[in-house]
This record gives sequence, structure tokens and C-alpha cells, in this order.
Amino acid sequence: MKSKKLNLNIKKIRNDFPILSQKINGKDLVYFDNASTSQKPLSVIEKLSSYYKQTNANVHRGIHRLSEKATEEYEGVREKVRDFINARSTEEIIFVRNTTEALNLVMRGWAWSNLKKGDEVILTKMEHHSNIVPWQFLQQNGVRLKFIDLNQDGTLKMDDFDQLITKKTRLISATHVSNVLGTINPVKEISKMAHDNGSVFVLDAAQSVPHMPVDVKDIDSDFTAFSAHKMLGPTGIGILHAKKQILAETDPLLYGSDMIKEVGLTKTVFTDAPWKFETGTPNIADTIAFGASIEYLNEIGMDKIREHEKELTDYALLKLSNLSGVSFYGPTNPEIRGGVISFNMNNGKIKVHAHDIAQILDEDGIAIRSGHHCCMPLMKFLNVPATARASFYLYNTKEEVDRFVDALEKVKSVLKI
Ligand code: C6P
Repeated sequence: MKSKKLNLNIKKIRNDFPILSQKINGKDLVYFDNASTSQKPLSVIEKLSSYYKQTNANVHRGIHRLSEKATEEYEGVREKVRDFINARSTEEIIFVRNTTEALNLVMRGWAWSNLKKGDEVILTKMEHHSNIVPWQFLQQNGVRLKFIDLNQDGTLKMDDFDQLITKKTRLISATHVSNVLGTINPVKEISKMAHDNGSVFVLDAAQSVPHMPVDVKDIDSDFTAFSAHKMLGPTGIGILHAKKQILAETDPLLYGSDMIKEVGLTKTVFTDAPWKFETGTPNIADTIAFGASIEYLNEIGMDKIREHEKELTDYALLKLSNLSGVSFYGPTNPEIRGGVISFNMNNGKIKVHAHDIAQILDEDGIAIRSGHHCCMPLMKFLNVPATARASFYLYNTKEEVDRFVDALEKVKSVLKI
């Protein structure tokens, strides 16, 4: 197959990621587990280390120089995040640990006290457990959960919204990009349907913000959640974006420390958003290093990253469709598909377990994920216990896709399918 030239300077990019130059089982590492977590460029690693070497101090507390510097850098990242997702104000940007914590904050802090018996929440059947399990707790208060079904190609049955949305629908939540199917959902349309009905729209952007331009003002989501570790940043830091008006009606998850204006023995006046939600000494170092990952992504350009992944995915899907015994899931239209390919292998008689595929690929230095990907209801829809999954990022190449496809040939011959 003739390979079209990708528009990123991949060689230069790969040099920025020290981990990619190592060998696994004597073979060059192919890292195709980016939907799980991404690798980190030197600028992020160095920012983390330089923070501890030169800046380390608590934020918002001291008036000494180091504390002021740490606070300045920490708050500077809030502005970088605001700009990255085109939010209206830094007051709408809350630092949390990850997407899961962000979604739990929406459930406990807003939905728990605002939704009553008989109210309804609509989710989709492709949601990650982090966007299902928290909402299940609302059932204790008599809230009903409803689910949008999927078409066979892994897209949402958009027509079903008409039947599912009622006057009792208070909240709709959906993933922007499925971490299993790669489907890019029409979230702007869903957001509009929610608002036309007077419902709140929650966006799980864990798999979109790292891979494509995302504009929360344009989508008009009320709450948006994502994690730094999936976008070249450190683990332990994530974002909940929320519109100012709705934040005013949201309670914090944790209480204490400096999220206060005044504390009496029996009564406390809280400080303003977003600090009200960031109780205790925060994850300062990782937040500051997260700023370096945003700078890195901005320098490359999110449009270019999206194009690169689209091209890689298209290339991989074409090669996989020529490989007998491989079936993959999700839409084939590259316009509505992110850089995630879940698949299984069988020859009609023998079904290969996804873990066996991942293990054989690992022998060749190729890292993919296998399992239910925290999407058990989706596995049920697909009628499989697990899938193997390759997921791409800006540093991956067509040559790596070729190696991956060759390794799948090896799986076929080892397992005689
Ligand atoms: N999906 C995957 O391998 P955390 O772990 O909180 O940073 O992100 C949770 C999460 C929420 N929503 C979606 C759509 C996700 O994909 C994830 C994380 C990883 O697919 C780990 S299970």
C-alpha cells in the first residue's frame, strides 16, 4: 500500500518522548495504548522536576516568594486550560484528580441535591463505567436511569432521544468519543436537545479533549470532564469545567482547609468557585506540569493531531479489513471516528481471547489493551466478553501500524486460525 505523508514532523515529535526509544523484548516499542494513558514529552517531565528543584511551596497560603511563584504557575495553568477548551472564565475551571472524580463531583455536588424522586437521567449504552456508576447512586433517591441504544455500526440511535426525553428528564450525559468504538458522538446536537427540554448536559470529554479541538462554548455543555494523563500530562490531575451559573448551585465533594472565607465553631462561609471545590493542599506539581503538556499540544496544533490520527486510523482500518479472521467495531466513516480500534479475532470455529492477542503482541514489543475497557454494558451490547484495542496518538506512525498488522498475522499462525 502506498503510504500518504502525514503532516506532522513525527521524527522530531518522537525525539521529545524518551520512553518511545526503548526496546521491549528486544523490539522497538510500539505504544498503542493511548486511550488508557498517554506518554509524556521531555518538557512535561522537566517541568515536574524543575518545579521540585526550584519552586516547591504550598499555594494560596504563603506570602514568601516561593509560595507566590508556585501560586502564579498553578493559577496560570487554569488560564491555559480555559483557553484550550475556550471556556468563558478561569472561574469555571476546577482542578480535580481525573475524569472519574469530575463526574462524581457533578453527581454528588449537583445532581444529588437537585434531582428528586421521579426525575430522569439519560445516558448512552457506550458510556465508560465512570459515566454510569456515579449516576446509579441517584436511584436511591428514586431517580430513573434511561439509556440511548446503539446502531450496529456503533453510532447512537439519535432518533430514540425523541421518545426518551420527557418533562422529567433533568440531566443527559454522554461521552464525546467512545473509548471502545472510537465513535465521535454529535454532542452539540445532544446538548441542544437537552437544553431545549430544560435539562442539564454533562460531557465526558476524556477521549476528545486530548485528540481534537474541543470548544465547550460551542458545544454548550454545562459540565465537561477530562484527565491530564490522557493528554501528555501527569497522572493525578484532571478538569471539571462547569458554567458559572450551575457552579453556584453545586456543593463541594470535600470540606475543610482553605476553601473557606470564615470559619466559626458551628458555621462556615465558603470561598468562591473554583477554589471552593479544591479542598486541602492540591496536586501542585502535576498541575504545573500539566501546563507544559497543554503548551506542547498547542505548539503542534490540535487540528493537526486530529488529522494525523484520522489518517492513521483510516490506514489501520483498511489494512485490518484485508486481514481475514479480524472483526472490528465502530463506524468506518473517518469523520465520526477517533483514533481507537477495538477488535476480536476468530476463524468461525475458534474465538481468540483478547488477552491472548495482547500477550502475543507484547512479545513483539507492541502495547495494546485488552478486556472490557470499563465498558461492561457496551461489551454486552457487542455480545463479547472483551475486545483487543489499539489506540493512537500524535507520535504513532504508519510503520508502527504495519508492524501491528504483521504481528496480528503472527497471532493467526500461533493460534492456528
Ligand atoms: N478510559 C481506557 O483505557 P480516568 O481514569 O478517570 O482518567 O478516566 C476515566 C474515563 C472516563 N471516560 C472515558 C470515555 C474514558 O475512556 C475513561 C478512561 C481508560 O479506556 C481507562 S479505563
